[in-house]
Amino acid sequence: MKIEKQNLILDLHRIGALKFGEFKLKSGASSPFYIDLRSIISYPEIVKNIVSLLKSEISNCKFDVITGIPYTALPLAAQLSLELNTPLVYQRKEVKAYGTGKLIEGHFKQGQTCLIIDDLITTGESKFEAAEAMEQAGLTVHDFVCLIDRSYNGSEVLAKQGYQLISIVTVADMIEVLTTKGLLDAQLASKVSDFVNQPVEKPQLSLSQRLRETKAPLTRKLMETILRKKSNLILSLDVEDTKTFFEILDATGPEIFMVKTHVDIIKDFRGDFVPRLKGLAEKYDFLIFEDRKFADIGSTVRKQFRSGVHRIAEWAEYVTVHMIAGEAILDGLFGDLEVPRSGFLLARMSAKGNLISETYTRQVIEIGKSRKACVSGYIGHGVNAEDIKRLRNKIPQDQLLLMPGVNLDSGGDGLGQQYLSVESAIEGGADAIIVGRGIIASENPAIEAKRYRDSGWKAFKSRDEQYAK
Ligand code: 5BU
Repeated sequence: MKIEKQNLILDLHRIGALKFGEFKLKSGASSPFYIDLRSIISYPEIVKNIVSLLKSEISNCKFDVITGIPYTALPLAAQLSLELNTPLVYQRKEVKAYGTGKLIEGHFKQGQTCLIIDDLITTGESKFEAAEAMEQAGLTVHDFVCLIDRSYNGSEVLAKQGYQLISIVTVADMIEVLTTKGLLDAQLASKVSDFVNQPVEKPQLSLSQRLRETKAPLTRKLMETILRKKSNLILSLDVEDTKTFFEILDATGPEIFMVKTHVDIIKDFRGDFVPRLKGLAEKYDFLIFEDRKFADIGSTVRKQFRSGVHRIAEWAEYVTVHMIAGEAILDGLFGDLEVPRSGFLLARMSAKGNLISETYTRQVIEIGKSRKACVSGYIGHGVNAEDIKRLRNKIPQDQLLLMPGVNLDSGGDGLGQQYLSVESAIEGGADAIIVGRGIIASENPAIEAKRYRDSGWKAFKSRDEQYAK
């Protein structure tokens, strides 16, 4: 190891940026070490060493501008920019409500390449958020440089999405230098090494194992119905008249564990719609899910949910909710209700060009995690199984991931819908597939529903068997 790297490790240890012992992480897990590089800016000699290390490590990278992820890496990127005479840009933490409202500050040309500097890599998630912001502004990202790699497989995770990770020092380097100098004892060193060599992904559990850990009654009900019915197929019954609606539902009822409605599409909705729907739900043992996508302030959604022509709260146990208006929407919808109801939050959408960002997705899941009593899970999508896995890893095991935009035969609908295969959806970690036109636009919905149910269940069973091991 280069002497400059050894010095960096010793310096970081000296100023208390690397600590060993027992620390509680944001996730609740406990860690035998803690790294906090925020104070390095107060040590110009250390910064100089870092900048010279960064300079030599990136000698093979090609880029037109540099950025650092705020806050810690931004001053480092600024120093490097001066050193290399390369322009600096940076991402605002919040978009200004006045002025230009720009997300990226600095001048650059569309299509230019941006090198991203960060202090640490743990899971890689914040790197994706940074890359996405740069890419949305028209920059291209190939390379990330991190001062310390404390991840299990960060470079692999980034490589799967086409990014290269260069790290200056790893946890193994730190252990080597500090134990050699007598600054870390062997027992603690092996604890630290075991800790980083554990996959960040929580051990995946089968659905029956997850059911045991799930407390929220309506989430349990979903899991129990899937297991009892041996189906993870949700039929999206987007038809416009009641006759067709009930004909298809009667024919496909045996194959599905839940029906998803857009009740406002139905032209001839009358008082007998709800009793008929509930009757079939009971006959075939499926649940009812209204895809209303509530998105307004709490007081308005409360009325939309409980009142109006459709009185959704009376018959739909599950509904979809956008979080754009903030967490209070959940109180508006589910507070003071006489009957238990639960929501699925929109974490990602399948529509091409939709405006949901990685940051938004993370924030939605953070809210949903803290409201498990009324949030059974999320609606998500992804470009492939790997991408869905990244999403699934953010979702707790006692909540579900439902996936629309699934089709066995088509890639899209010409109106922006982007379809995934059943296998990719399930392999990535979707717990249920939502299928509409793949079934309802076919000549024989009953046969198609069986085909989707069988392929969904086969993929689900083989994933569950793997997880249960
Ligand atoms: P399709 O006919 O299988 O394309 O229908 C998909 C259904 O799922 C349809 O009711 C959409 O409103 C719904 N949907 C979706 O397709 N993509 C999304 O991201 C979300 C919902 Br959220």
